[in-house]
Amino acid sequence: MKKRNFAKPLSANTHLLRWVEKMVALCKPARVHWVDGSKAEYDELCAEMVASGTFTKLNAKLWPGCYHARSDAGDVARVEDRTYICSLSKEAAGPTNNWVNPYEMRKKLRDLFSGCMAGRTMYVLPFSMGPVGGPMSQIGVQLTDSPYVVVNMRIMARIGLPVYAEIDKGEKRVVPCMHSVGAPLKPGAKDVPWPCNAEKYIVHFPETREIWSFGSGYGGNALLGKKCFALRIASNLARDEGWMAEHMLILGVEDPHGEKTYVAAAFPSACGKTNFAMLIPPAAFKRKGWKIWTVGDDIAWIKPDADGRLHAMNPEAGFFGVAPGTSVKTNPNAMAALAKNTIFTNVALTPDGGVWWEGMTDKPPAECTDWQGQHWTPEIAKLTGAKAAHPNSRFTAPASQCPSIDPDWEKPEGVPLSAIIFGGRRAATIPLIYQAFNWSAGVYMGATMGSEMTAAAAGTLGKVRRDPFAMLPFCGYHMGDYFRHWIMMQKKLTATPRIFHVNWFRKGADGGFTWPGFSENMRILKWIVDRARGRTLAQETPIGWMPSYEDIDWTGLDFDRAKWDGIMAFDRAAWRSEVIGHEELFIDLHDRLPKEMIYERELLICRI
Ligand code: TSX
Ligand code: MN
Repeated sequence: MKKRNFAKPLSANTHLLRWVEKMVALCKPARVHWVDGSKAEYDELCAEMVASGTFTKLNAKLWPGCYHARSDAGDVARVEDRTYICSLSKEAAGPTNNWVNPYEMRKKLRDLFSGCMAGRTMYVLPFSMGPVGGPMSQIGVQLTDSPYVVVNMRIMARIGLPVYAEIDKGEKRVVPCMHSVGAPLKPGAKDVPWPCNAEKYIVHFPETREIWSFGSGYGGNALLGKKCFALRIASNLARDEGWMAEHMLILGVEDPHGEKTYVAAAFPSACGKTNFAMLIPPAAFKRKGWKIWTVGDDIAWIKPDADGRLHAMNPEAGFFGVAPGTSVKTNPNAMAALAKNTIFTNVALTPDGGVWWEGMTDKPPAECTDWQGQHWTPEIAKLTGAKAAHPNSRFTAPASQCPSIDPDWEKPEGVPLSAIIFGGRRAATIPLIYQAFNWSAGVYMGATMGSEMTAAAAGTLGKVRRDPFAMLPFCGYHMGDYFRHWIMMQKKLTATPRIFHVNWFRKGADGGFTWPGFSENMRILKWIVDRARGRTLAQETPIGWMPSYEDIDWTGLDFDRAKWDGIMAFDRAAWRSEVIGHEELFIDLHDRLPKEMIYERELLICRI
């Protein structure tokens, strides 16, 4: 087989060629590799990483086409305190983002990137967020010295030759994304399996639509199409162009008439967003003809069509999902999606050449190699508390492999959106389900949503963390302006999606979860769809519209009225402190808070 000359540019776009030249001069890589995106190239890069010790090829009988990587122990998650929005004014970034003067930051980045790729390959990685050439799609080019990033990006985005062709048309603006693990190799020096730098910078320039990421090879720090582009930069594009870049899953609910209703949902972390996106209806619902179709599990780009109806598109092509807790019980669709052609990072390796993580099976393997390469047994874990897989360990799996993937998931114009769901993990106060009275009450609902800490490490246990629209770490500008953009979107629409709030995690007097969750969430989803289509009534309450016990289809589930009353209870006293919590968030945002948020709060106070 003839070996391709990777150094040969695959684009004729002079802007791109000149930028690559300039960045080569800055980063001084040993060679340049223009990524074509082919399977052959992917296989070659994976083989090289197996040879260098970055990758372990899994047992091909058990896990065909799968690889395992272990990151550096100091590079295991997004680094929010090292993430910057470098807009011209600090005001524009708002109080929820880290800000540094862009001139100062550029100086800093010039120092950091100077010679940072010495001894390494610079990959030129063109990618499209959304189907190539689609009307809602956006293009980026990531220059990276990490082959791990290249192979992950091949799963998470559309990359390679078709994207160069799109760039060469010269019709769309390209977002330049600079990425280095920040570990130059001295001549003859031996590389480590996971090169990275203790000093990390994840930097966004919203005005010039640029991303610069230094020091990390992990997840959202390094796969720049995802959080950096599709949320932080895209939220700026969306605000300027009249659409929405949201941290939402998208799913389609097919009813017994074969009609599909699409909903998007925003949940803070650790609420089971991927599980909900891939929900399997309970047997009784399946028999009646209900089915859930997955469009996306993390990001939604939402835009009004010519008729003023919102359409939602998943800009990604894969799932970068948290492994622990994922099992055939909690998410069979995810397990099927990750069964082949998947990259696992920071999970445990089993002696038979497979992978394992906490929650994957009821019974742990007798022994395995943990995410740090140490011998692990259930007995050791009992003594030391050591986890086999890192709590933030991940699978990178092609979306096309998900059994519930929607036939329309790659529709360039997206799918019509009928409902938006907000959610949180709340032990008290927040009912299982309620519907906002209207769009602005719904925006208030999204603005004030929050979740409770499940791990003491993240802060005080049980304290509500406000996470507006689940966008706190992902909004690329002032959160108050973002609320205003949501309010303003209504004016572009002939029909607004109905807005709902769910809480699968309310606890009863016994201290346990009252709601069985998982598949049973279908019963709530059915009510949401019925409401969005005007097929069912609801009760007016001080906080919104609620179903009564009779409005829910209970076929096949023993869930009595007393339990229902418990998880649906509106607790006046609890809501008094709830609105005080809202005010605390609003104080932080006061200088740019839309007046609608103040009015909605006042109305809520009047009602409660
Ligand atoms: O993902 C979850 N969902 C959404 C599913 C579509 N989880 C997992 C936690 C988040 C990562 C849930 N956990 C859900 C839920 O609806 N509900 C709960 C809480 C819960 C946990 C266990 C049980 C019931 C509720 N019951 C038993 O274990 C038997
Ligand atoms: Mn996410």
